[in-house]
Amino acid sequence: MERVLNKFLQDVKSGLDTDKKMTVVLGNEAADLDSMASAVTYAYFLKSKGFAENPVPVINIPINDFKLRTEAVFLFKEAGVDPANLISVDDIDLNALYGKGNLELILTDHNKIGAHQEKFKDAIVAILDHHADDGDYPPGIETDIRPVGSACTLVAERYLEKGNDLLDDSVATLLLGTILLDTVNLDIQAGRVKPEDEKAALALIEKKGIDREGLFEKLQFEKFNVSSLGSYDLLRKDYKEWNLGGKMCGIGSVLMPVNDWFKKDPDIVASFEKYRRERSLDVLLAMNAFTEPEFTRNLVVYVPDSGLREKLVSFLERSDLGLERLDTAGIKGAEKIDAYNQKNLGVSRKKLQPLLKEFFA
Ligand SMILES: [Mn+2]
Repeated sequence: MERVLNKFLQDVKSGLDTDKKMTVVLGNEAADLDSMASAVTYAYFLKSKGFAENPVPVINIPINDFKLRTEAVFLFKEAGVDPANLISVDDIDLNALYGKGNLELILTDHNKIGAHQEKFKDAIVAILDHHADDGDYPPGIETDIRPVGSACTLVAERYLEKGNDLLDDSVATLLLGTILLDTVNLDIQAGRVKPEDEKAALALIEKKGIDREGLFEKLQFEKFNVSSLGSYDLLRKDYKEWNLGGKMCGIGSVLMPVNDWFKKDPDIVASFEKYRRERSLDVLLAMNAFTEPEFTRNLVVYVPDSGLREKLVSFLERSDLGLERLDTAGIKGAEKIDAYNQKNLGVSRKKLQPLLKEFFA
């Protein structure tokens, strides 16, 4: 079935031209589902209602990273949008647009422009956001910054007020799915939902007859479903790095048991090495966590320098992490990698980082 939203994106993508004035609708640099869905649906609203001539929704990450947001992959597919039609920062030359005086920016899901895009700050013409107001944007621009649960609620309000005719299954699915995920299915206990979110979500459900529970459950499942990702993508999906006393140290958070991971990918060391090189790291760790049958943590330590590895491993083994060595037999290059069950469940990445800092000091 041809969806109008899909067609809109296709037309925008094929019409990108830095010699034309473009209104870039930009989500934040974390590019979570809310950022992507609000940018896409708001740009479509602006175009259809004639509020902007050339609105361009831009996903604020390289398109290669889109697949890491598994809940977004699911929801855009559910909404009938082909990911190939999405426009990312790779597809549009913001520098050229800005240089030619052809860039207008509308921010969604953030109100302080990202550090890498700071130079475009004076091109901001409007903001639609639900984060705390930083006030760090040109004076006098049009803003709607309210502490609701989801930026998509602010977009949905506009459709419900002025664009009911545009609310087809694609648009409604993107908006509703995002609001539900951001507010934990409108759950008061979770502390994220505001009356505006509930009002917008219930109106969408009533109009489109969408199965709320089904949609929420699928989204929640897909958010943590990493089965489509290879080792390299698993490492970078939720990743942080630090310079600790001159050594670069990175930790990926991976939501699956190490034993399953090793079984799935006996060539896992190659992926650790590829990512380590790409990030110029001395140390690359994976902290694995999973909840079935019970909450468990595993730790993988990858350090190609054998002298450094020996020292780090013995430091970690003597620490209060409660490490029990796991079998790495069958893994290619097993001598370069150490894997553990971490019995101290209280040590998250946030707490491991200062421990590593102490080691490198
Ligand atoms: Mn948001």
